[in-house]
Amino acid sequence: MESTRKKLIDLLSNHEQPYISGQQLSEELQVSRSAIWKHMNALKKEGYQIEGVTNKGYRIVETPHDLSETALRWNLKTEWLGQNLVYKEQVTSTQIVAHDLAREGAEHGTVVVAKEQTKGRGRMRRYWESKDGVGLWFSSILRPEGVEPKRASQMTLVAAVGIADYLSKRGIDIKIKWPNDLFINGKKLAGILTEMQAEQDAVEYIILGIGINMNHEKQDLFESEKNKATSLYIETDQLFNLNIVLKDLLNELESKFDLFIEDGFSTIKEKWESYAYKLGEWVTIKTQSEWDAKVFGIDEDGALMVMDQDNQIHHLYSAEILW
Ligand code: BTX
Repeated sequence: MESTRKKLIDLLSNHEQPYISGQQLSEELQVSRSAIWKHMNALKKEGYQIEGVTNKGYRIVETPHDLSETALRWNLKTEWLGQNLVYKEQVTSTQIVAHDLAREGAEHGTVVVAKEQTKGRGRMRRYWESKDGVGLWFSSILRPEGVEPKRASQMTLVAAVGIADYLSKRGIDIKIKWPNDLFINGKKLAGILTEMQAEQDAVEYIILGIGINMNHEKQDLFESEKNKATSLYIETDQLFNLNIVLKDLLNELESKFDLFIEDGFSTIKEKWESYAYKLGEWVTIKTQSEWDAKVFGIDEDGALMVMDQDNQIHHLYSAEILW
């Protein structure tokens, strides 16, 4: 990003000094008044609202709702997650870009975010619909020290709790459907895809992909998903500023990852269960046969625990569940 523009945003949004004069801007940035104008117009085009008051100067009143690289970088308060931010307008999949970067040695905490994915992917080669400009589609490169490969799948659950905490703090009734879907009112809002590169018994890196439907109207959803998927806009009737949500979410995820690395899985497990979809309810499990069981919780490995009709507890690492 152009550093003059970043400095301009910083100066315009300085809360100790709400307005800043054109003269002062040009002195601080050491560029002409007309250069300042050009930068300001470029910011307006990106969706910044800049207020100018005679005798006082200028200030930013609103940052853009649509994803924008400058708005994403400005005031990102994390320590390590997303400080190395790779922003793309359009990609096949942020997972693919992140894998390439990780192979080239990209640092722990690198985040790849795209406005649109043309081949967004879900688990088991399923697709993930990632329309331009209405959702958050991003992948984080994680190089957690001391996490063995078998604990890597817990990262999916950690991320799910991070997203759920973020949304529930904002009054949204969110549920986590094991292992990796976030649901509102019985419909899918978000999904998480965790992919790992490991050598023998050490994790080399994890690519943790998150897709959240944000500002979709009903017609923005795929025909096949219309009755099964939802967005925050559909559920709350509010349009969200994607830059603000992503930055806040990165904060929340960072603190959950730190908690997991420092304290292990138990605190996260408890939180996960507090959001569990259909906890205590009967579902049908499809293994070689179909059988009914009650959802009981998750174990220390992140496996789903269910209780069958004979009160036997089963730990499911992978299974098709008819919820
Ligand atoms: P999943 O396999 O649990 O879900 C995929 C299934 O969800 C699809 O088969 C389809 O039925 C349904 N689906 C597809 N798109 C959507 C959508 N936008 N909203 C709701 N339901 C949908 C979940 O996989 C993991 C998704 C991870 C997506 C992120 S986005 C950033 C990163 N890049 C990338 O390519 N994938 C991840």
